[in-house]
Amino acid sequence: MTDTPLPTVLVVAVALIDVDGRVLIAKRPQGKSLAGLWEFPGGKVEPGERPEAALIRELREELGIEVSESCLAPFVFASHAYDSFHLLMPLYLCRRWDGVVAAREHDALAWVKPDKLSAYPMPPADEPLVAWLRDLL
Ligand code: 523
Repeated sequence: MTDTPLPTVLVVAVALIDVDGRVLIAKRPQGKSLAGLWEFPGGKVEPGERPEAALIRELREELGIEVSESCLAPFVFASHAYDSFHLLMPLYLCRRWDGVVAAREHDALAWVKPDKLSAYPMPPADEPLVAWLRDLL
């Protein structure tokens, strides 16, 4: 018997970094997959959409902020095999945006120093990003 390969789903995420060097994480809402876990904000890239455009759209929808593409620095790729799909997720760094972040689709937001991020339970795809961020920032 051969295993059917999992479909790959491209998701983009961002580490928003404030002037104090804290990183924004967002609590996934009840009723969605991975509810209650703290993620780097982002979402699925639509067919035909560029990843950066998808991230700008998601940040507008989820957090109510405007980010310009020139402020998005690609960082690392996260990858994780969830039960029904393989997630491929570039993480971008962003230090400048317009507007004030608000939890429009999440249950809560938190600005956290990189060395304290490991106290927050995260989706498995996000967990390895914490060590990378801690070393970088
Ligand atoms: N992740 C993830 N980490 C992370 C994000 C933004 C997303 O592991 N930082 C996962 C969670 C979902 C999938 O990527 O399985 C798509 O995320 P999202 O937020 O676009 O999807 P949902 O929750 O709107 O859609 P469903 O999971 O399909 O309900």
